[in-house]
Amino acid sequence: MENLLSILPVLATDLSLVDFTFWIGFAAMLAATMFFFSAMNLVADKWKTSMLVSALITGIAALHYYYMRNAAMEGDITTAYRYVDWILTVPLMCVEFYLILKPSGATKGMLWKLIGLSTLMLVTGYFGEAGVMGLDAQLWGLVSGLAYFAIVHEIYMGNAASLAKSAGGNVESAHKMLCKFVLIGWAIYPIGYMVGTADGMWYSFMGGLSLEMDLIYNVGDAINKIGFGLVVYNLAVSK
Ligand SMILES: *C/C=C(C)/C=C/C=C(C)/C=C/C1=C(C)CCCC1(C)C
Repeated sequence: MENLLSILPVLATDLSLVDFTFWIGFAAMLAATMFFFSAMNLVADKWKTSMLVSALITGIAALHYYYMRNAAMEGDITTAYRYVDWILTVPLMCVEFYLILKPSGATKGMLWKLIGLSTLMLVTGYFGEAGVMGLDAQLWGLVSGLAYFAIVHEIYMGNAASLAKSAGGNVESAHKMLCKFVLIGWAIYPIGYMVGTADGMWYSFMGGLSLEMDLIYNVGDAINKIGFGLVVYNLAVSK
């Protein structure tokens, strides 16, 4: 029985729940990457690039999860890996919006606007977590949050929304689904941030709940990165 348990790292006492989510996050991202890559052969030509981008998003995440898992198990900080991952994958998620709306007239301008806002959101978030310039995490978090709202505004009410409307059909419903991921799925991250950079104020705001930041980020990544890819896959195989 002892031996049996020791091959199940989850049950071994030195592997925390957070370590476990890094481990399973790595496996899930890797599996999703293989799935999205192989789906490239199943879909019509016009969707191949979108599927490739889906595979790149989970592939880049898999690589970073591999390193983050090791770092977490050594008791090291994962912040830098985390943000390098996001600074590559979040702009690729903007590319997904652009690619599905391109046939109905999406411009590079729209793409760069989304990429610019997400870069601002992530750089300021990193500054907050790294304690840059002695400014409060709350202040950096606020700037980051404003950039996040500007992204939500653009996809729900801006140019992207009207293009999706004019495309209609499956493209419009895929766009709406991606929007929901951004509005609800991405909202997981500021919660993780508040928990991670918590002082007394945020702890009481969270009702004294002390969840770990990495755990929340890992759940967010699995939902959003794999979810985005599945929405695109669904669109690509639909008639
Ligand atoms: C695959 C990774 C994704 C989709 C990461 C998304 C990250 C965010 C939406 C982060 C947002 C943040 C705020 C809105 C405020 C606090 C700082 C951040 C960077 C955690």
